[in-house]
Amino acid sequence: MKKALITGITGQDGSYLAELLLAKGYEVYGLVRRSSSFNTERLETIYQDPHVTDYRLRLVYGDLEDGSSLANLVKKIQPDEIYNLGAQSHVRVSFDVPEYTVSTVAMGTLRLLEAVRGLGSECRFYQASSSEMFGAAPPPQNETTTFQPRSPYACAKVFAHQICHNYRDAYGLHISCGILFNHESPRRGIPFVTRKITRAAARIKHGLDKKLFLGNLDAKRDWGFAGDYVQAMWLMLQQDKPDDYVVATGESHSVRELLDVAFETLGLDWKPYVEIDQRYFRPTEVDHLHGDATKARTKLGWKPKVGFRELVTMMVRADEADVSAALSGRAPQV
Ligand code: NAP
Ligand code: F7E
Repeated sequence: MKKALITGITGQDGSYLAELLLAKGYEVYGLVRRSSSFNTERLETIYQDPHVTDYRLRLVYGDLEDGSSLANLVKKIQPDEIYNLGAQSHVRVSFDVPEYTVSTVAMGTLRLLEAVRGLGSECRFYQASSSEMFGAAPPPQNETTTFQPRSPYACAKVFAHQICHNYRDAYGLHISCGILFNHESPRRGIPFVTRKITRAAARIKHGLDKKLFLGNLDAKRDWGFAGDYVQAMWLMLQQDKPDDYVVATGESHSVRELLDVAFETLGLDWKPYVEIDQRYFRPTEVDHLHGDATKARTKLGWKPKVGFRELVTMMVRADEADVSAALSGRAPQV
């Protein structure tokens, strides 16, 4: 049985990846950081009681801020594959907490690589790189596009990406970097624009909210479905040679178009409800991300299954089900 260690298992991608690996028969170790409230909500459907004999989802305490916890876990688990998904991943927030963001994203990756170095190329490593690294570079962006990062988060991801290359070359490690464009789902964190919009549309429809405050409606993103994107992560680690891959749909849409589809799904016009609030603008914005995933398609055989409209509709429907459940006193969907 293969063993995988996932940092960031409690996040959106971590939960989908854990489901995928469990379905493939892996034993999955998930790094969970200590929090004063439960942060394992996204894992509820796959959680296993550690007292049963054959449980394969093992949650372990650790933190990307704490190199000793990473070293101890890697030594104890001896994973075949590591997926480094843990991060302070909100771009706007990275301007408010730049040091912490750089510490988890950049230094956290370095700490984990140091822990892994002793295992050699037997242990395969996935790094969650990001299309934010392209920043101001004109679209379409692919693996050869020069990075022009526009936030502390993006600068930290560039460092993490490049230190992964250095460790790959210097120590012969099997490290692959997935440069993933925005990917979303009903499990997306509420402060990201897709979920903020789909949730607000559902709440407005049911009379729970009256207004939705947003920032730059002209920004364009290449939005895909997280469930499709974790497949690409796994495929990267099944290749003989480590490499970098852009993962994207190849279509981009503005925040305005996202509003159109989300509100239309519920038979609403968004214009009377949306107000612009300067607090949601970034000091430096990334205007247009549009990925070219030709390499992932040809070398990994990967392609997205869920398109933009289907994704937004799926998210609105899930948020509407949550609102309806809350209003009727039933437990919400995970
Ligand atoms: P997410 O939902 O924000 O999840 C982030 C995860 O990192 C959570 O499990 C979080 O734990 C954990 N984490 C935060 N600080 C940590 C620390 N100090 N030590 C250990 N774990 C820590 O992010 P996501 O959307 O799943 O994204 C996964 C990864 O892909 C991230 O590295 C992100 O930067 C990158 N990425 C995301 C996208 C995207 O569009 N989603 C695109 C490109 C790259 P808590 O639950 O306790 O907060
Ligand atoms: O913003 C604009 C905002 O926060 C998308 C992370 O997963 O993807 C994500 O980063 C766009 C930006 O995602 C609001 O200015 C307008 O142009 O949903 P977002 P992001 O910044 O693209 C990348 C690939 C990652 O790696 C990151 O980890 O939407 N926007 N009004 C707004 N954004 C937010 N959050 N809130 C607003 O009110």
